[in-house]
Amino acid sequence: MIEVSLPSPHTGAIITGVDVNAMSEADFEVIYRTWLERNMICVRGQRLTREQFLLYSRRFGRLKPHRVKQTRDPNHPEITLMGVNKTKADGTLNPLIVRRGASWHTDSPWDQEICKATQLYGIAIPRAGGDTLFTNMYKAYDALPGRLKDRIQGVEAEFVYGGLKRQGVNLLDPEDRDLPPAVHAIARVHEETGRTSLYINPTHITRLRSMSEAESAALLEELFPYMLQPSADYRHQWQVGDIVIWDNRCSLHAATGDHPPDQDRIHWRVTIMAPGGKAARAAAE
Ligand SMILES: O=C(O)CCC(=O)C(=O)O
Ligand SMILES: [Fe+2]
Repeated sequence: MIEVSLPSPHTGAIITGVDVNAMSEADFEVIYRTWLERNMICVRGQRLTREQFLLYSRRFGRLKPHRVKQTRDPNHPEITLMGVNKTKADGTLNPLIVRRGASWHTDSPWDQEICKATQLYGIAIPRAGGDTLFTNMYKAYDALPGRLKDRIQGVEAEFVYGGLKRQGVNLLDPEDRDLPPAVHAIARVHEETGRTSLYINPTHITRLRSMSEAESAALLEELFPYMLQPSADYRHQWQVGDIVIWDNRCSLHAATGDHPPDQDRIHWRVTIMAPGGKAARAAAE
């Protein structure tokens, strides 16, 4: 029987007693509802082929191949292979692979079409370290003083891959390195829950619009501490067979990046978009 346990007060849920390859609609309802309520869930103990992982992932929305082409699975472009090919041609470890995702961020805010969710399936998990941290951006918004809530109403931000530091930009093919920024409102009403969250992250944001560079930097400095206190709302310790999905519209995540780099840490990863998003409508026209 499906069971849900809550490892922290606001964020994250662990789901057991279900096989995602053969579950009832009612069980999927529990999974989907828990995910919307808790921002992140882990379904434990699964055994999936790549096709089964894709099939299950499509229940949440439309899959979009990641902008980083180098790490796509050649036979399934919607799957990104995380932690694979970590050794460079000269025999040294590639930190862009080993420490990918190791700073607080949402996924793909540099895409004008907001990314609904990311799902990871644990294939190889190191014996020590390598956790993933999550923080809840509804909670961050709720914690803002009224003065800051008023100040950010209607404010939009620009996001680029890698942010001002161009972090990890070498993972991109050259033609994808200098695309224009995406623009998103930073006080964001969630399409499905109707709740407002703070949609900013220190990794990808370059500036707030409609104000000077100095005003933008000062306001961001004021906002960042609300997102990251008291550090993480939930810390996920991986097991092989975990399927973890998080809601990118209302949470931040970070890999801890602290596992011994000679130990494998491998996940299959998909980017999930809202089913009827802009790109789907354009393609249908
Ligand atoms: O490997 C992790 O723990 C997180 C990686 C990440 O940020 C992502 O897949 O978007
Ligand atoms: Fe990420």
